Amino acid sequence: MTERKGTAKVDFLKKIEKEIQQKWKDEGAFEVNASDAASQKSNGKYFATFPYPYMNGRLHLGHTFSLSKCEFAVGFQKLKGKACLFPFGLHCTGMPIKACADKLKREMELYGCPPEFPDEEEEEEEDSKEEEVVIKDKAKGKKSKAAAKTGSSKYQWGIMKSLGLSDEEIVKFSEAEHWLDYFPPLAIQDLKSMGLKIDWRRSFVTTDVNPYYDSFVRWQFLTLRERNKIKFGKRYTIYSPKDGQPCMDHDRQTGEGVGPQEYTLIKMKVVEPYPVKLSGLKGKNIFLVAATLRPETMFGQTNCWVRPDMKYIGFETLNGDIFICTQRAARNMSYQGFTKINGVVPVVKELMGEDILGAPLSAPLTSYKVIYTLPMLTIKEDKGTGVVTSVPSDSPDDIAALRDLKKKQPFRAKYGIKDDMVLPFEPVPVIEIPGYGQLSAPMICDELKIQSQNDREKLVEAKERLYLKGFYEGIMLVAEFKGQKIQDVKKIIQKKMVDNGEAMIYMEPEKQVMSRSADECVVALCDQWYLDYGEETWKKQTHECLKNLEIFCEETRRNFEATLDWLQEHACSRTYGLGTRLPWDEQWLIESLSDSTIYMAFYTVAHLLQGGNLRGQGESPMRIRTKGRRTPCQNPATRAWMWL
Ligand code: A2H
Repeated sequence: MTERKGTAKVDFLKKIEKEIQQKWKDEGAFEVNASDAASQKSNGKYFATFPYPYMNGRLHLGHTFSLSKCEFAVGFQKLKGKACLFPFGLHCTGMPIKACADKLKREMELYGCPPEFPDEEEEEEEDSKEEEVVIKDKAKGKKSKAAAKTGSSKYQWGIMKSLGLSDEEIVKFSEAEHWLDYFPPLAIQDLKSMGLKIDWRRSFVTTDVNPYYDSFVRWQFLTLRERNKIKFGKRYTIYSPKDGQPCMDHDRQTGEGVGPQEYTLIKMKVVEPYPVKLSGLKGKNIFLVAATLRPETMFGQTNCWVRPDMKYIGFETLNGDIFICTQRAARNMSYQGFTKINGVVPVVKELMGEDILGAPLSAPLTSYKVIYTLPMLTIKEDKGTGVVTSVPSDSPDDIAALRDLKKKQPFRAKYGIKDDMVLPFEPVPVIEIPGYGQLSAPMICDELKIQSQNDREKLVEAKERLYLKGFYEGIMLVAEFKGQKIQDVKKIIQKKMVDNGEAMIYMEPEKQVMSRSADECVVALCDQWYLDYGEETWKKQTHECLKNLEIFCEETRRNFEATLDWLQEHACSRTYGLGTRLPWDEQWLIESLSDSTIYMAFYTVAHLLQGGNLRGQGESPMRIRTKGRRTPCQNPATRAWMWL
């Protein structure tokens, strides 16, 4: 070992640091009051806030970096003689704390205390039990015991252990409230030792453990409701089946900013003779359901694509019809009112794509009376339904795959596809795109010399070139829509098919979203309270406010504007987690982004209410008490103060 260098200098500096920090504390150097003479005489005021950090762990270097901006600004402004206020709250609302506490509780129930965890094999089996749609029972794995893991453990117990906690201490964390006792003081201790210029009297924890903050948020929501900003209804939301509630950005492991993507689900009816694999379903209406973004092209369908080596299921829908698609898509549909019981997929058949190749179908709008189910090898498992309707006139992928089948007899033979299922089917002109004529997809594939469905890069380029031009300049060639622009008829054609029972609206996440509880999210049609951020007058007011805001760089302003344009309805009610209950419907909790929008105002009075007690349990210096939850103030004139 090398000799340790002398630490006298550092020790000396640290000693000074501690002494000065003590002096600041004794003198209340960073405690500012609006009424103080010093504040009155000051050279102006300055207020800094840092987004209150989440209390499911210790603070880390990332916090330090972000905090430094507030800290330096406050120090600088103080030197300029301003009365500076830098308060600091601690956020506990939402799912993560409760989810970790519940996970710990469950581990202790299953594996004892301290727990003895099973090996990997059994872990997988354990996971599968949590799936709400189980197609088949997995074979039972052999059980064996292994020691509790630590460090990168997937068990909550192991994670707590890696924080250096003893077994006795860990047990306490199975109650969510303990997290609120444990982490906030540590955060404060760390920030104090950094010497931040904070008025600690104004700190608080959120959720209903703090009656003052709870009351403040109830007042906020009652006011929003009074002003008609909160509505109730069924809305498409990214949703975690495991958590049993919407999964917003805050609650996600991956998929930040991902929203629902709408598809038109085209019902392609299987006609007799049924493939052998479906013969047991005789008498039922069976549909292959294809997800498309282009309902206006359905006049040109020539066939349907499935992937021979991919798994599909048949499941029973609300009216008894059978839909065939991937399990993943069926799971989404089951949360959108497609099935009898919400979230349950009644599987009646499991099959491979190759089992239904050659099946004859009747599809809406197309001029071909019967079209056939054919193989496409590039279908993705994680998009749409795994069933793709084929419109070779307008889709480069479709014409490339159709040409493959037409050109290569052995390819047809390999999958048992008869010539008359393929050869008679020619692309049908549906849309004219200036520069690309009436059969734009075949034309662009010729132009780019696309040889097969496997020419991935060229096909991407072909799609990009056609897509925007088609949308803005494409003109319909068929039926009553002749001469009209695509953008004008897309929705009308979709509605026409939906009204005729030939299509449905189907939603799924634009990209995969994983919740923090490690669940793949779906799009669900949920009853919920939502903040109507998309409402025009509210949006306009907010844009006006933004104009008057001093912002130091243009990019930030543009980001604000883009967000305002993008914000629509924001689900603000939850069933699981920590937080304040909706005052008029107490089965719901207010979610964590919604209770953290105006809390900076709370700092201005927090110390007068809480007297420096983080949880608002002490005596209020102004003897102000909160009202009980169930006694809403009826007088709107005093409503503004009802939370006091
Ligand atoms: B489109 P996005 Cl005319 N794997 O419908 C591969 N492709 C799939 C798929 C899957 N699992 N599920 C759907 N698709 C196709 C019509 C159409 C489409 C035309 C022109 C372009 C076009 C007829 N086929 O898509 O990645 C479906 O084909 C261009 C991309 O979610 C669906 O719309 O944007 C589209 O891809 C959805 O792809």
